[in-house]
Amino acid sequence: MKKILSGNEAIALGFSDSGGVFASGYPGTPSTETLEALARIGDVYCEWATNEKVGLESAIGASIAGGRAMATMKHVGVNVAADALLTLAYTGVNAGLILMVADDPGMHSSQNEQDSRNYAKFAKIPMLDPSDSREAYDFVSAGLELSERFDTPVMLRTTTRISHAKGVVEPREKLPPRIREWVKDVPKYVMLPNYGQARHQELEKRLLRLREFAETTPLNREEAGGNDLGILTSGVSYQYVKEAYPGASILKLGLVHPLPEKKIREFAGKVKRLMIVEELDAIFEEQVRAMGVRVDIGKDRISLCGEVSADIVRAAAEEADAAKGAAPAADLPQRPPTLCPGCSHRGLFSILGKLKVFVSGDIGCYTLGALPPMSAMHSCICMGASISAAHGMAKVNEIAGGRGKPVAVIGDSTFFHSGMTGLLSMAYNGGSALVIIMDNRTTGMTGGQENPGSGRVLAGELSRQVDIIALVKALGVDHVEEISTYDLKETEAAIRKGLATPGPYVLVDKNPCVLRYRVKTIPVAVDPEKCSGCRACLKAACVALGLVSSGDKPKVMIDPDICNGCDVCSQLCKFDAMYKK
Ligand SMILES: Cc1ncc(C[n+]2csc(CCOP(=O)(O)OP(=O)(O)O)c2C)c(N)n1
Repeated sequence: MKKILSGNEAIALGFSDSGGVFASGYPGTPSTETLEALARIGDVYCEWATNEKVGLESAIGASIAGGRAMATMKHVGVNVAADALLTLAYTGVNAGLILMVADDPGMHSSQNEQDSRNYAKFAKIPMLDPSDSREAYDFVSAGLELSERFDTPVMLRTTTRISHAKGVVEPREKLPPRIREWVKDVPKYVMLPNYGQARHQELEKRLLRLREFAETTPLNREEAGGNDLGILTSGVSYQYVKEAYPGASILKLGLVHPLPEKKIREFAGKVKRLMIVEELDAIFEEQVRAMGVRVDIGKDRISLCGEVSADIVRAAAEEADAAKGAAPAADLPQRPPTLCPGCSHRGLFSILGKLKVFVSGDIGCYTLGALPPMSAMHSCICMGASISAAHGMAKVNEIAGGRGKPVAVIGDSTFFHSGMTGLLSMAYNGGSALVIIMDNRTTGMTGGQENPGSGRVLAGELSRQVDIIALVKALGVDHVEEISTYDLKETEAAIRKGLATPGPYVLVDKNPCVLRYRVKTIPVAVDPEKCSGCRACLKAACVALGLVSSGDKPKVMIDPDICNGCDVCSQLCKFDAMYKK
């Protein structure tokens, strides 16, 4: 029976229907729903790993043991997993293994917009790039077969529009879980230099065989049209091309690495102008030019940044200027993200802003503390970087002298992902920073997934809940204290003490995420008689707060339907104008 599924749901169903046995991954927009959907389907073992490297390594183990396996992550997750990936390309697999990676052109919810196709080229492994949910479903089984046939991991790449848009999928007959024999094969799986050298030779030979395969596979197809314009494309860009030029000749690649050189030459030979439409990097274009094939329209007309659209394709072909940048849709108001009403991160940033300390931030909801009016985070690079960067800052400050202690702010999921090793390194190397762990018992930013601190696994069953305070102590930190950032006075005192004490100092806030755990308390109200209109409370940056005109100075009002009663704004009020009904 036909189903309407998002690309991520289609991949989950595709894995379940293709004899999938084990899946692991780490949340990250736009990939997250894949494992969540697989958990809902319920017939394949799947789990959240603590980070992408752990997820991929566990999938490698599952494949070696003979179970068809999948690892899921967002594009930046591949950086974390890359150490495993690049050598996995040498060892190859036993049962089929797919690395599903979701790119985010346009950075809807990411810190960069790197193009994962580079990784397929870098690791010298095949990559599939579906154009809709139907292909997302079909490419899972195609990928697993390719993986087993060529003894290679296969990357399945989506982008935000493919992962999140819904389309029709026609499920095939479901295969039972496929478990192959578990064999010991030292030269294949132990990458000591001499075995690795032989496997590298094998990898190069495999890539040549894959190049031959690329020429004939139906994953790459030509759609004949007029011979004036021929367009080489893949993934979501294919949809924009079809919309802009339904009658053009198209070479649509499903297998985007390695490229079918003969097919591309033949195609280019048939059309007057060859256009390449690809989002982000000039991966196809550089390779096609290196083949000595003329490219008439490519990255000279289509930006290396952001998403493509039908308008951009049209403008590029017509050589109009509009193609140069992926302009945001006109007339839409900007809606910057903001902390939820009642979020425990709000109180913390009110105090950090007041104390004017340098805050080395990390990736999570708390990154929003960098935005005005709080503006209380001063660096944020990648997941886990807050503590290690603060350590480097502290060492320089020690040498420079006369500077304060830096503060690192990190969430629970990010601490487990890659913050713990930074803290261990800081404690080991005699570092001196104040580290604040915002343990809201969930992976909030990506929609509230479980993690080792939440006490439940992906499928919802109870699990062992890690004790962060005991963990911090075990990493070598003597000073660790629990605080509640809803209490501004207590938080300020604890931060001041942590800043004044030499050595690593850790504060842990354990207030749960109000959205995930549906926390709602009595809303705060404003006494208009007492409100002076000074706006000190607006520093809390809460969407429940607004202004009402009153005489010559507007006064503050609180929307009781939105207010969560956290009381942070009332603690910022110097006129005692806020109260709970
Ligand atoms: C390497 C990498 N993997 C995944 C993500 C996606 N991501 C952004 S924030 C976040 C989790 C944040 O959770 P936590 O640290 O607990 O903070 P919270 O959002 O709950 O405050 C994740 C997984 C990412 N940005 N980078």
